[in-house]
Amino acid sequence: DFTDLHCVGNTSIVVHLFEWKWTDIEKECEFLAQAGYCAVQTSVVTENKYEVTRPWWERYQPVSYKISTRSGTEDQFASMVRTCNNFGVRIIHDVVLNHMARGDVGLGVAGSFFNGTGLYYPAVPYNVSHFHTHNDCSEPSNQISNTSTSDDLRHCQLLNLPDLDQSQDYVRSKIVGLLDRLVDHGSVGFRVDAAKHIHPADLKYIYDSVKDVLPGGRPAFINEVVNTIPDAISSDEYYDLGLVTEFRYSEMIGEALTKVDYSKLCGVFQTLLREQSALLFIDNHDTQRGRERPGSIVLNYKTPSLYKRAQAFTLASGYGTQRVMSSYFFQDTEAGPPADSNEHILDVLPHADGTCGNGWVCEHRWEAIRNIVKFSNLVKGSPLTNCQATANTVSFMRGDNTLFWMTSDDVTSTETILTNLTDGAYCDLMTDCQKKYVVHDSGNVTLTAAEDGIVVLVPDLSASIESSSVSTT
Ligand code: LAG
Ligand code: CA
Repeated sequence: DFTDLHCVGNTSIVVHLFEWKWTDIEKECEFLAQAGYCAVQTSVVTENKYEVTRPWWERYQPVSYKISTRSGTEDQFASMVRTCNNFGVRIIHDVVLNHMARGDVGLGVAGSFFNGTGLYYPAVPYNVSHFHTHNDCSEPSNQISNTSTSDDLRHCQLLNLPDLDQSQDYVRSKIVGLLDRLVDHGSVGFRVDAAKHIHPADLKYIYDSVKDVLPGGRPAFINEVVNTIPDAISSDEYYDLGLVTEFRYSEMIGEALTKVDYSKLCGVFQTLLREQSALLFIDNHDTQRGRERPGSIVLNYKTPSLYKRAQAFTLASGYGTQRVMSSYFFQDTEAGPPADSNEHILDVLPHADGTCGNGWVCEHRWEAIRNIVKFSNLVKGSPLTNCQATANTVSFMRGDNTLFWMTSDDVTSTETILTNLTDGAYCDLMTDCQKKYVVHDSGNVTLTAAEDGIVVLVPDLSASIESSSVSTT
């Protein structure tokens, strides 16, 4: 089982702290523990090619397996993982196992020499014999295309990047060595970049070979398999390999909320990857920059009112495993993280009001999102039932005595719905239970949208002893 994130307590949600420094993640873990996040997904940990303009994507071009990047040194890395584990927050890493850096002779950000044209990476070391050649790929261009066969999707080059041959024992041992080293530091899992472009059988061999993680048990793997454009590969080929990214969900939720077509929302889960495998997210570092299917609608922090609703619906539903994106502000889709004139990444500087300074967005700190994280943990394991929707409202229950309700209205609007809630006193978790509601006449309740259009009813503990337990059946 490669799906277990080894979450502590009732937590389950992953937050992607994209391009954060290790020192900032280390500082953030106390907050993350209090807020109830399970784990952090970090940016790529291995040394990458240096690009003069310092785009974020330079980190997807590995030069060596040294743990040394713009995010920090190996010592800072080790300290981060240790501290976060001590707070009960798990660390998983983005790892690039499909390819190495492209380009002529150059240096990586930790000073390692490489020759991308000659397929020579002496710091690993890899040489030309460890890569797929044009003989392994039937595309005339040696590049992956929309119509590639499944073998070509795995043997040809992705974006001109030198493609490693993971069927070789030597390549496997280098990759396992890297993952074992990260596990030794205390990491519990990995987001495997471009997993779709690596044979599942090769990944199986690699994953099976990685050592057990410190909390005990197997590491978690998030397999990145883009599934929005049908092609020769199906996501279920990765079901035995851990969690699998569900990119279609991002588009469906983006579309339903943007077009105010809430009537689709109750049926959405039946169309997704199976629950024990699905990794759900509103956006990721690619899609928030419009780098996925052309014409798709993916939400990001730039439309906060829609974004909060999308996040709320997703986290409240509890379907599969959920990951929250935490970004930096950008205009230019190539631009790397906020940095000073020496190209050092700026500190995150969290503020008390749920925002952050120095160009960081910190979606995971927004009050609405934090409240929904609390709700998610409170009802973890409780089934989603009684989903009802109109064109612009949706509601469902989690377990017997909690209710999620959402409206597209930004102005105060009310709706009376019939629920399966026991009559009695409830309060809205989105307002820290300041706002009270009464369920009466066998399950009727009149809901009034708060600022973000979201109401989360839980039993009002201050009102009655009988309703004081939240059922988790
Ligand atoms: C991924 N998942 O499978 C990452 O989520 C995605 O961000 C990565 O692309 C991709 N796979 C390869 O790891 C990113 C950028 C690309 C960039 C690439 C390598 O989206 O734009 O390619 O990282 O740095 C860049 C240029 C390409 C060029 C390539 C090689 O944009 O035009 O062919 O570098 O020089
Ligand atoms: Ca490949």
